[in-house]
Amino acid sequence: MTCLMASIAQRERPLVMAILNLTPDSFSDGGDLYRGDKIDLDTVLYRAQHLIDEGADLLDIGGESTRPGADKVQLDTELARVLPVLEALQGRFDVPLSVDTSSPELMAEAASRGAGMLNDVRGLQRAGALEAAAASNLPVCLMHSLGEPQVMQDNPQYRDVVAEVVVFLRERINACEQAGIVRARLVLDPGFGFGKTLEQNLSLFRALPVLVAVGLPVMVGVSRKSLIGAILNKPVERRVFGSAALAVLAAQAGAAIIRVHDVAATVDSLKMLYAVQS
Ligand code: 8Y4
Repeated sequence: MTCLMASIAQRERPLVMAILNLTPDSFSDGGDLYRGDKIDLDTVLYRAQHLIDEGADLLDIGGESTRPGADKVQLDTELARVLPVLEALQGRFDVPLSVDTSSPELMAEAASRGAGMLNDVRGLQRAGALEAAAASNLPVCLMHSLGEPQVMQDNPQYRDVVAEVVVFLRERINACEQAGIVRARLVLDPGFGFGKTLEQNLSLFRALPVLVAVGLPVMVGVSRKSLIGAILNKPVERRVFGSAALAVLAAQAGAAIIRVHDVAATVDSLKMLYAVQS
């Protein structure tokens, strides 16, 4: 969708992407949209309206839990979680709807139902994903991950984490261009927490300007993640302030999109940053 890429280009502050987690995984940020074992669409609509009222610029809808150690989700389960929600939200709200998926089947279905962006934590590496994303004509976020969620936190090792993430993303940009996805449709994401130790996450965060210098918009997703928990020694529900602090730092480093759970806290923090900067 050119309009999303245009609002990224014209931004005076990063866009705030609100997470709408459709997995029943109740440990962190999922499960609360369910009534029993079914997603409750009225609850989803209410939550979406609330996130937008708080200032969300786009919503990220996902049906696969990519938490470390999470079980694999079958395609039919993922489709059944995401598509009814996309249909319910589409047309009711004027913010772009990003779909968090690595499945080419869901990419195609989502594109035909009005999705505004594809967000793939596997950087379009699954068979058929490049082709599906190309055919969708949608903006795509390419994220770095070291291995599958089931095993990614089992002793991740890099010679130089920043260099390796940049090389990976450049390689995926090339693969996209070969597949007919122009650079103007791409967003890059270093994938905080996806196969990275605390030290590796901090090195990557410090190096955000290096990633920004690649020349494509950069997305940052650190909201409530374990790097914050490790520094603050706090459980997920008490990581709001730490998340807001990192959102400000990411914005200062030139991030274009910040993916968050806590929209109000993020928007206020970013407004303060921009008041000081302008
Ligand atoms: C508490 C709550 C602790 C959630 C951890 C988590 C990213 C992403 C995810 C990201 C992009 C998550 C889908 C992991 N993270 N997409 N998705 N960038 N582009 N964990 O960093 O939020 S899911």
